Amino acid sequence: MSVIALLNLDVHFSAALRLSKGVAKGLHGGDVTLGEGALTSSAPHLPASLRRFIEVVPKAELHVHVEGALEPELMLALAARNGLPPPYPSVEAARAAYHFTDLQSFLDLYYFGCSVLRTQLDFYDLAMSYFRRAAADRVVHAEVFFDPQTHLANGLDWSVFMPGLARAAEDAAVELGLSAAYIMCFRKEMSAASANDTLSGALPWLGRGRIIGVGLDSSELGNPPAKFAQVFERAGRLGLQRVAHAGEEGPPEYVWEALRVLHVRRVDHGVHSLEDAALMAALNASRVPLTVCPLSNLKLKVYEGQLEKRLTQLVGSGLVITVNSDDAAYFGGYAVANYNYLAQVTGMGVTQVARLAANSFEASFFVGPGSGGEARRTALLGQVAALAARALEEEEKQETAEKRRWRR
Ligand code: ES4
Ligand code: ZN
Repeated sequence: MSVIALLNLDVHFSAALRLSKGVAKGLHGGDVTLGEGALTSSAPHLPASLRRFIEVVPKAELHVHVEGALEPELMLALAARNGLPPPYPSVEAARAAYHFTDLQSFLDLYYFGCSVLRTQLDFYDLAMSYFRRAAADRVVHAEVFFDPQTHLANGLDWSVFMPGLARAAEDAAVELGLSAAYIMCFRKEMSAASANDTLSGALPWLGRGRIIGVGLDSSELGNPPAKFAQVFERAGRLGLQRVAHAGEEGPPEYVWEALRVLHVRRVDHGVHSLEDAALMAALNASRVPLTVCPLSNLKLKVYEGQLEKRLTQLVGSGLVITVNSDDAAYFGGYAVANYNYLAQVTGMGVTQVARLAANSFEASFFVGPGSGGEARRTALLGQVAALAARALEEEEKQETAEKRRWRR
């Protein structure tokens, strides 16, 4: 069967997943169980050919908060540049503080870190450092979240953060071949009126700021999506794409609400959908993607003790699952590290990784200036299929060579 046929057949996909999991067990001796700290970006538990494929296959990043890409080195440098007291005594002290018990314990440090962002250049440097790091992981398209309310609350105006972010997206295309756009998130613990005011503030920037959509992020429990029904309806009328974080810590009901009340085109995280068979069936039928963030789920202790089983279920579910890095500077890795971790805990092989990379382009919006549109989507899907075919051929050659050696 051709790789393209494999990529299009989810029945085959699930069967192949089970198969390759068996192989992974045989190869590496037992289930791979990774706790926090056992992670390395070099992923020593993965076959070298799979590691190489993960590194070179083109990917889209659809769930990354630009503020969450603020590495401690840059955080301290920006504090110094802006004459602010350093938020941590050292880079090491910052990293040592990044131990979270749940979403809120992370958000507290994430918003604290944002306080060093003061100027247009700060936002440019932040976004550019993310794009450079992403491009090194062969991310070729990114639809990036940012939190306007956080920066407005810090006393900054749209004319500070938006030009910096927009210029970085333009430069990423030229310097790195990475197409990028922004999705502004409303903070769920803030009021619907504040979200509506924020959308009004964005109006002058919709045409020139590379903003393609709206999302919902921050504290989930107690803040169901329906709270934002009106502002999402308005965003829809403005022609903006709609997405929302739902089912990260919250129940499947919040995912239902995001679909039925907010009419989202993608669900961010959505891992708790697994607890509702009817919801899984609805997501499967509608092809609404879940942007899953494996290292985020690990570090924020979502599904603690069951995460590996849950991620394996998601990858084998037939849903449009994508792999994303969420807040890479806080959770220990960018795109490749997230694919590596997922491959280690699920035992998936080249065909499954190719399916996830293809999903990332299928789930991308590819709208707005510089996106490349449908032509870019088609071209990138073609590249994934061609690379997967070559990687599978290589694997087959190696297996044949190995068998010959055994026969001698
Ligand atoms: C976030 Cl991991 C996560 N969840 C919800 N909101 C967020 N904002 C930044 N990271
Ligand atoms: Zn997120």
